[in-house]
Amino acid sequence: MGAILFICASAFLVYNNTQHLVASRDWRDHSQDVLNTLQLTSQRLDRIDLSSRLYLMGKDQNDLASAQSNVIMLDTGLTHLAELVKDNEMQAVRAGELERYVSDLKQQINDNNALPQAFDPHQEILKFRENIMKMQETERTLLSKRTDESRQSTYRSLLAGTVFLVISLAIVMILFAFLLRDVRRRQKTERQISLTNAQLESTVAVMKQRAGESTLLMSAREEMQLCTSAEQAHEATVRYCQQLVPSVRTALLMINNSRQMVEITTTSENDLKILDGFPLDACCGLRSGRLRWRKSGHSEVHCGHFLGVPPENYLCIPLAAHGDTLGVLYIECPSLLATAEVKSHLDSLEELVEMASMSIAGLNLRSRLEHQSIRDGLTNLFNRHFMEISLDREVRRAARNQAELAILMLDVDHFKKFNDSYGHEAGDCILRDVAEIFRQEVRAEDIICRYGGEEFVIILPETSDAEAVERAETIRKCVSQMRVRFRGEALREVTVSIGVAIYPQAGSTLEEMLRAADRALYTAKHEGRNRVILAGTMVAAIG
Ligand code: GH3
Ligand code: MG
Ligand code: MG
Repeated sequence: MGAILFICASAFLVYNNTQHLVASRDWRDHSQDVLNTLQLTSQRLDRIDLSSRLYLMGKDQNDLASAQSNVIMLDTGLTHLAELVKDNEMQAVRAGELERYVSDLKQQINDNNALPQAFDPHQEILKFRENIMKMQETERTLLSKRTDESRQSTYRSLLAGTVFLVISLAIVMILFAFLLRDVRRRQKTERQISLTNAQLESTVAVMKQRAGESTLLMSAREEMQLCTSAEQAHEATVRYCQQLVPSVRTALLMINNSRQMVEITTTSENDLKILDGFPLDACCGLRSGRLRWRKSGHSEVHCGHFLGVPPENYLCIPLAAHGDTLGVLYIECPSLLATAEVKSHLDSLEELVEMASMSIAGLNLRSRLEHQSIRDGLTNLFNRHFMEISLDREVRRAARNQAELAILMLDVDHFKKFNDSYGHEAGDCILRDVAEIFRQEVRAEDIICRYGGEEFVIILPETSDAEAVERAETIRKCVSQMRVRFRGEALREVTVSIGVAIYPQAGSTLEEMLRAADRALYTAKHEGRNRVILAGTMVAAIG
């Protein structure tokens, strides 16, 4: 605004100066004009003087006419002069006098067609000359003064123009500097805005990723809660790990029951080059008990659980719950992009592993408790309590379906003698081997239980008496052919006696069935052992 005001004021000043300059030049020209007119007047006077003298000497009418015409032109010239000098009072008075002289002169020359004898042109013209010289002198003074003024005006104008130009240039430069500064500031602001926008976009992207991850983790938590076995939880862990970071290859490696080895439980790909069974200290992650990256250039030491050449970049996250290490989640990064993705999802991966650890530990504990409550610790067969529940259920089902149901009651013959001869531990070993033969010789749907001591019950649903006796015979034979070795020593032949009871012939309730089978077993013992007896009949002898 100040700059605009300055430019306006300067422009006004320059305009004023120019006006002055023009005016002073006009005045100078005006003086010049006056001087020229005076010069002309003087020349005309000379001509009048000359013509008059010639006429007076020779009376030539042409000379008179020349004098007369010059007087007329002189009159006209003086009128013009009076017009020119009317701005100057003194000069106007002198011009007026000249006009009066010319009027007298005109009268003397024009009134007669001859000049009076007394007419002295020199005298007449002298009056003019004096006045003209005064006027010329005055006008020359004026001309010199006006020339000075004009020169000064020119200088002033030039100076004002130069100053105006310099100041204007300075202002333009200052304005340009301001403009440049503004442009730079705007560019900086724009850069900052675009940077802020980029940061905002990346924050939004991170938040979106977090939201996606938390949804995924939520569904992982729900699914882990639905798992009924550790195997399901293993699969869910690998599946959700792959969903979190699809570009990686994953394996869940769990410490086995002996706690001596780590075994592969689930993998995302079949061609992972990982040893199925390796000692705990082969994995750096398990050894340190912490998440461990193997990255070329950063952490060079490789784990020892690979088949062949280990990959370049991988991650081992140990699974631990309630102070117990369960295994390790192995994540292989086949590319740098996959490594970057794993890094950006590391928190969620750790959360997933923590969740999986808790879930697997819970499921392991549940399975152990369940096992302990329904299994016999020595033989791993179902216990008597479970047998009673199962038999009751099977009897009801058989009644409902009008189907047959067989139970075998088995007792190891002269077992006490084994204990007495080889020791209690050898007796335990025999019981475990006998149980294994039972497992091998029955169907998956059959239920094998340790009834107590060296007595066992096998429930065979939907089995006829002939089939049951045949199955019992097979078992008996297999047991008698079994060779038990204990601490390098071959033990005596083991035999079993088996009582068979069939629903509904032998009884219609659990107690009746067991009683019938027990009676048949008692009969088998009584008859000489190592035999099968069907409740109510003797069906087999020593094999
Ligand atoms: P029988 O042919 O008449 O059945 O004779 P037996 O010796 O097998 O029968 P008895 O009932 O006299 O002896 C059973 C023995 O089984 C007694 C007990 O010490 C032994 N026993 C019971 N439970 C276990 C066990 O868990 N381990 C071992 N080693 N022995 C057991
Ligand atoms: Mg017994
Ligand atoms: Mg016995």
